[in-house]
Amino acid sequence: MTKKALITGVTGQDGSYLAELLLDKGYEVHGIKRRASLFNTQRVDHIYEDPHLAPQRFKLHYGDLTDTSNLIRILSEVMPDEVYNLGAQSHVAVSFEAPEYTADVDAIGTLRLLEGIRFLGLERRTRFYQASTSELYGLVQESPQRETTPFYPRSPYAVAKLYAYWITVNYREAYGLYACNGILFNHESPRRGETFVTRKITRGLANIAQGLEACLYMGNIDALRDWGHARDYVRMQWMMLQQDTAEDYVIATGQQYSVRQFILWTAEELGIELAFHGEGVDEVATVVRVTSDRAPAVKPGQVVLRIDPRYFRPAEVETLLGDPSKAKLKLGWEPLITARDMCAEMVEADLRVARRHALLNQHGLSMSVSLEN
Ligand code: NDP
Ligand code: GDR
Repeated sequence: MTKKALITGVTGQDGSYLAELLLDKGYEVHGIKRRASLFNTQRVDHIYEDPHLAPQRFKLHYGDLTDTSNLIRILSEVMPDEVYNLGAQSHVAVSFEAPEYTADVDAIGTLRLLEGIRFLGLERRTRFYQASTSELYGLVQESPQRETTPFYPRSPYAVAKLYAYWITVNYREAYGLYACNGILFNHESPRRGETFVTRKITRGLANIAQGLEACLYMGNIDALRDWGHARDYVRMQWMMLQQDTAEDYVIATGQQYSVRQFILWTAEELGIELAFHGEGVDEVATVVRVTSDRAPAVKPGQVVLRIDPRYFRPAEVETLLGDPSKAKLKLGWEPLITARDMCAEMVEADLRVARRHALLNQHGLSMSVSLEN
């Protein structure tokens, strides 16, 4: 029998990699996408199948985690073997601007799905994955962070995800649902949203290298993160649902770097040697020398990065470092891609796009490059 999976957040970074993985494994994959005024399926367009040409193994349904009746209808139509709840307002800084919406989607949205599964009597059939997060550790109480480390959330996003974490545990204990939390540390890729810090850096510096932008404005560049590759992490999301018993797992690399280090790696990939000067909000990064033809628009002495307090958060998570021992020991999971290699892959992808824009500009066919990030 073909297994059926339902993915919320299928149009996002993880959703797109997970859909590819499940299709490779022979699943029928159903995804929930939101109605938007512009196309929002770029990350999954390459796996879309035209229903007019062949039976589809990848199907999209309009829906929203704030809409209970819609979720119940989709669950009852699909009758999934596995539900992956990846949908979320996933931006920590934005959650301070839109806390109530974030709670509705990230916390109550999770409850709506779990309750839908129970309401339809699917507790014995449907396995449930919840996209939990290292942001739960927030103001860290122990380092590295493992499954037993106490939580201390530091943003409306993290507090909403705390509810989602516990309601998932609760449905497992109360109703015997096979439900797991993957406590995932930051993971990135060329498909990462443009306003998360790694992508903002690779895209921003690639644009500067090609003369499309002048300067990158950043927040707290001394924040420390444990960065992995999304492709490695979605493999673990699937593995968690294939075990005899449902458990929660930390997924991380066990290596930690600063945002500043990620900036230097990106510059290195572009053949730009950078030096930081000044302190606090007055700190800047200037170009020392350019060592490749990948950055034709950049000149020695040019200031390419400044600090803008607009990007500071009302409460910051300064440091995160995960201990993935349980995942390694019990499931044999190991991340395959290092943060440094991932950075190179992201720069390559962003540079390709930037070069295309620069070429079009040279021929008077300019396209807008959004600078708002
Ligand atoms: P993205 O922001 O790339 O994707 C989020 C997805 O959720 C998008 O498909 C988005 O749709 C969808 N979505 C947003 N709001 C709603 C809503 N109201 N109803 C239905 N769908 C909605 O996130 P990632 O792929 O990076 O992350 C996946 C999940 O994992 C998220 O829950 C995130 O919080 C969590 N997580 C992520 C980590 C990371 O480092 N990437 C680490 C730990 C946890 P649209 O495309 O229309 O915006
Ligand atoms: P995070 O990721 O908040 O950890 O949440 P993000 O990439 O947004 O920030 C990481 C760190 O970088 C600092 N920072 C900046 N961040 C952004 N976005 N923009 C900037 O200009 C900037 N300058 C410095 C931040 O302050 C922070 O310390 C991500 C999301 O994917 C969540 O959904 C997920 O749960 C967690 O990772 C694990």
